[in-house]
Order: sequence, then structure tokens, then C-alpha cells
Amino acid sequence: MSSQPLLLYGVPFSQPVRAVMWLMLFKDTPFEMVLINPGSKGDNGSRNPAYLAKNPAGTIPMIEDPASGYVLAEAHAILAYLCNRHGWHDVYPENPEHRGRVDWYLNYHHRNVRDASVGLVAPKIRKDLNIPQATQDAARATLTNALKALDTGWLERSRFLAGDALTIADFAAYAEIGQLRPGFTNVYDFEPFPNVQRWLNDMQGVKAHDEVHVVLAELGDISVEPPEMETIKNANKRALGTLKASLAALAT
Ligand SMILES: N[C@@H](CCC(=O)N[C@@H](CS)C(=O)NCC(=O)O)C(=O)O
Repeated sequence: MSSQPLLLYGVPFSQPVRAVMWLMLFKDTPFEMVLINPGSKGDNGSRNPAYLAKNPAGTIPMIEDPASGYVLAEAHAILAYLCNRHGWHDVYPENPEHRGRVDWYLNYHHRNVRDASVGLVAPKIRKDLNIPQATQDAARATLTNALKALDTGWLERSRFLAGDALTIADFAAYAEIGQLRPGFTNVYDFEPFPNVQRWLNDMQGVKAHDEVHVVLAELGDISVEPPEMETIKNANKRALGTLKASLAALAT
């Protein structure tokens, strides 16, 4: 295993990037953030040929081990890899049945909970994407069905998504669902989902929650007015400042 810190390509505004950042900070594991603008073809963009050569899908997050050149994309693959590499079995259990439940959620997430961003957040922050209203409406309906499933299934049965202990399924899910809360973007009413609300509150108490979510605390409520570009830029700047301080503290 290399002693050089892993590179994490992305920005704190990205939900799947936050899930990876959170696991690393939760585990006090240093990394270096390489800023990549999602969707841009510019020098630091995820659609730039140099980036595409490493990750043909052109998405963030991606990690790279500078010592070996090993590259990996897809947030959930990265979360699982980091746990396997470091032996973090508390958050990615070795027991096949328990691990199966974590993987169950991680696979379910993509065409269900992930729609939170497509339907509620991206339309306000990424005007350039011109997401059609019908797509937004369908995404909101998908999210609501997913939250119902979480509320009456997973989170009715246990404190966290895959049992009574925190796992990487919770980091992945909160990166999407948590961003919608009052205190952050405030674009969804969780009142019908008491178990989800309880879980959101529990997740807020998990180590490194606040450092990872500076970007959303700074962005604030976007339920009425979409944020100004300046607000978005400042939120990113503050988030990166906090991350730098957290990483510097880990290095000492
Ligand atoms: N399934 C991927 C999704 C990653 C993703 O959609 N990332 C967005 C930013 S949140 C992105 O890179 N978009 C840029 C693009 O698709 O061009 C994962 O979980 O890593």
C-alpha cells in the first residue's frame, strides 16, 4: 500500500464525491482533492480528453493512487474498494449476508434515491443542463417512492440502512437525501417519513458530517429562489477551505 495520499477528483458540490470525502474523513484518512468541474470540456473538466482517458464515463468522483497509477470511478465502487483496501469492516461488513444488505442498498440507490439530484437540486444549480420539467417531475415521483420504501422498509426495521450499525450505504444515501433538508437546500418535505427523519438526524451526528456539508450550509435554502452564481462559488470556496484545514489537521 502506498504512503502517498490518494487523489480524489471532484468538487464538494457533487453528491457522490461527498460520500467518498465523508468516508475518508470519518476514517481520518488523508487524501488530496483534485478539482474537476463536472460536465466541462475545459482543462479541469470531467469531459476533457485527459480526464476521459482515465474515466471514459466523464464523471466525478474518481480516485487515483499516485504510486501505482491505479484509477477507479463510480462512488460505490470507490467506497467498497477503500473499505477492502483498508480493512474497514465496521462500515462494509465481511459477513456475506450483512455485506449483501449493504450492496442491496448501493445498487438500489442509482435509479431511485439518486433522482433527488436530477429532480430537485440540479435544476436550480445547473441551469445549463436545461433539465425538462417532465424529467424533473418524474424524478421527484421516483424519489418519493424510494423514500416510502426506505421509511416503511429499511429504516422501519433498523436504525441504519443495512442494520443497526452505520455502513457505506448510509454515506451514499445521505449524500443525496440529506442535501434536501431544511438547513441545506430545503427543497423537500420529509414530514410523511418519520423513520427517514430520525435517520437524517442520526446521520447529522456522525463524525465529519459538518466538514463534508459546509458547501450546503453555505449555499443555504434554495426552495424559493435559485442561488446566484456568486453564492455557489463562495459556497465551494468555503467548503474547500474547510476541507484543506481538515486534511492539514490529519497530516499533523
Ligand atoms: N454513478 C456515478 C454518478 C456520478 C455523477 O453523476 N457525477 C456527476 C456530478 S454529481 C458528474 O460527474 N457529472 C458530469 C457529467 O456527467 O458530465 C457515481 O456514483 O459515481
